[in-house]
Amino acid sequence: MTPVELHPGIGHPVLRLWQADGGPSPDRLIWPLFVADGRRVREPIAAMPGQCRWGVDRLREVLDPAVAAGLRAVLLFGVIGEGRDERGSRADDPAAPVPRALRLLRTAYPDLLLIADVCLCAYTSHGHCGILRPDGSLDNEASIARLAQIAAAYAEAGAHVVAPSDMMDNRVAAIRAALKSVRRSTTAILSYAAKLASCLYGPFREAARSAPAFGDRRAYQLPPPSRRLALRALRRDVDEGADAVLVKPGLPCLDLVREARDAVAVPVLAYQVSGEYAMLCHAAAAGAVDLREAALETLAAFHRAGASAVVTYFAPRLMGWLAGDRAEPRPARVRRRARIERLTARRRAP
Ligand code: PB1
Repeated sequence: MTPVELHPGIGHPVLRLWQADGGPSPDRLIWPLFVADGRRVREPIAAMPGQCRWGVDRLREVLDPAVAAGLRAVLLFGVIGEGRDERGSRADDPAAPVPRALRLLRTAYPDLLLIADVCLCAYTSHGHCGILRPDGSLDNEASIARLAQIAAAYAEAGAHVVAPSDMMDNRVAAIRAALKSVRRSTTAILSYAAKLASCLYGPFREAARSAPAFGDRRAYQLPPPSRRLALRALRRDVDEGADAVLVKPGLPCLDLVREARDAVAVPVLAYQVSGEYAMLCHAAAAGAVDLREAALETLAAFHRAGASAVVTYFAPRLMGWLAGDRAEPRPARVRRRARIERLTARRRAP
């Protein structure tokens, strides 16, 4: 049993807030950001309307208004142009996007919670989340040693939280030990503990250029029907020293959010993944739903299930919507339906 340390989980005001119950609030939103190689990069992501890959030198352009509106936390994902190899060497290259972004944002926004995703898939030539043996199978021990190195490098670059999304066995204990070895034991670990294999990660893989070159991730992401396996993973990661845990995908796993909430004594976060985000965006564009209402409704569902905070690509827009701003102009079809519903309700009123 790993010695239990509480300080990492309360080392930042946002982390302390996560320890308490709460509903939809700007304080409990985490915005995933794609940070890319290159200068003056702003690349819209076709599969994720409204989201972009950002160069480090343009992060202030996108974060100044969001932080001014109340954004409290970001989750950084690196996107590299070249330099992929078998070990994901560029992940912790000091000149790589995430270490550079951490150094910049730690100074630019002293109160913003900086969460760095820790994984290899965006940096390996094979696109898997770990290191492979020559026969193509996963080498778990080599993988967790490499992931621990990356997590320690991100902590040294300024991450308040490291978030291993790889799903290797016992990487949390390895990361906890690595953080101690570089005297960063107050860096928190947000483990993607209950992460199911899902068809809903496709837009992310396009954004991060992180699709596996062969096969899939079912050998290390949890099988969707595995409720009890997810609970075993949650309990194991907390025992190994996770300060908070993530459940993903989000809406398809509300049951797991609730079970996780009842099973472990650390904050449970929900991740509204890229496919969920894209579905709502495209449904709204087709006039099937009102985007603001759908985003607010799903956010409320995550909190009702027991999430202390929510990772969502809607974060910057939810800042305004939670403050009462109306969404972008609604498609005519949605406006027409709302008008009919109002007229019908009026006629039926006693
Ligand atoms: O928004 C998303 O779809 C999240 C995808 C997620 C990021 N943590 C992973 C899913 C995947 O590509 O298998 C990336 C894994 N490191």
